[in-house]
Amino acid sequence: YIFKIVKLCYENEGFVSPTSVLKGKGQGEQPVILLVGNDTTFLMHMKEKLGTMGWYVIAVAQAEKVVSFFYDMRPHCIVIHFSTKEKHGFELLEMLNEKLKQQFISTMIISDDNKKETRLKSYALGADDFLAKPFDMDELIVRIQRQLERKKLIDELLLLDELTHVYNRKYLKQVYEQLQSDITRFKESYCLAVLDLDYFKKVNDHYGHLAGDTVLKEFARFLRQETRAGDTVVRFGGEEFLLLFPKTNIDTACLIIERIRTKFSNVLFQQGEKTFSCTFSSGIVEISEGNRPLEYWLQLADHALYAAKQAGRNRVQV
Ligand code: GH3
Ligand code: MG
Ligand code: MG
Ligand code: MG
Repeated sequence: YIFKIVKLCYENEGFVSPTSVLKGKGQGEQPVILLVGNDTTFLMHMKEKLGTMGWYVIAVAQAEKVVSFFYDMRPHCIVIHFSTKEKHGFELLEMLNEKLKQQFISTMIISDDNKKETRLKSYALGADDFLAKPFDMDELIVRIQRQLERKKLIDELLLLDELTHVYNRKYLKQVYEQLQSDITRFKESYCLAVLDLDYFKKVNDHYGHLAGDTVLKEFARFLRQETRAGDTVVRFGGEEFLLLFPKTNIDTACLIIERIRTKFSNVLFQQGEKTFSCTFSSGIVEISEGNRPLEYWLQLADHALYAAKQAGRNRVQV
């Protein structure tokens, strides 16, 4: 690959790493657009124009960096520009196709030529839209807007929990299916943690269900904030959440959850004059083999959670 990384994540004066970008900008409501291409001048031009839409735009000119940016930034839309003399655009589409389909991330191809075979190949490889140069920047924006609306709708309909806006169990099932082959092929271990709020019934009873809902929303937000972009946060149901840590062993997972547990127990919620805090218990399991169904690991994690509850709550159990 001949691509070089352009000055991408510069914000104001300072460099912002992908992770810190996610912790601040680009997370939550703001759509994240990933621009990929080998013409850095053109990329920067697009980045500037798209940036005026209030989107968080990342431009990557180094082909081998695209995948990690993709995982770290969780883009809502990917715009790939390449000249058809080079194969990179098609290769990239092919490489990402499965992941993109799974997460309903739209891809838009910007091509130097408008040949029928280029258009058809782009669509065949999973592109959602195609624009040939020269094109009107306003048209690009409108088309991206349309893709973003579509993704938002699909996310809301299918994979996100309505109350907390973290993923739902349906999403977890999908992710796990993809993961299983990774675990077998690359012998990587993943960790799964179940987090269950302690005595949550009492929160509802004392402060009302609206306050309970607020705690759930805040807890979900807190979990997103305290985990890395590649980690998955799922509301499994009620006051129970799941965290999935890729490429993480059980010792590291324990440290992470323990840190989150301590920090969360110090968060204060306010309801009128009254303030209260909330804790959770957690059961953690290391997913060490890919040939077991998700339910198997969930059950193990649940056993650990039960032990944590039995031992007095507000603790982590392996
Ligand atoms: P434990 O420490 O054993 O987990 O006790 P708990 O009270 O948290 O557990 P229990 O399973 O008895 O109660 C869970 C409560 O969570 C009951 C239910 O009303 C509440 N809950 C579930 N979903 C929601 C929700 O969406 N909003 C609100 N406000 N409460 C919810
Ligand atoms: Mg319970
Ligand atoms: Mg509970
Ligand atoms: Mg529960």
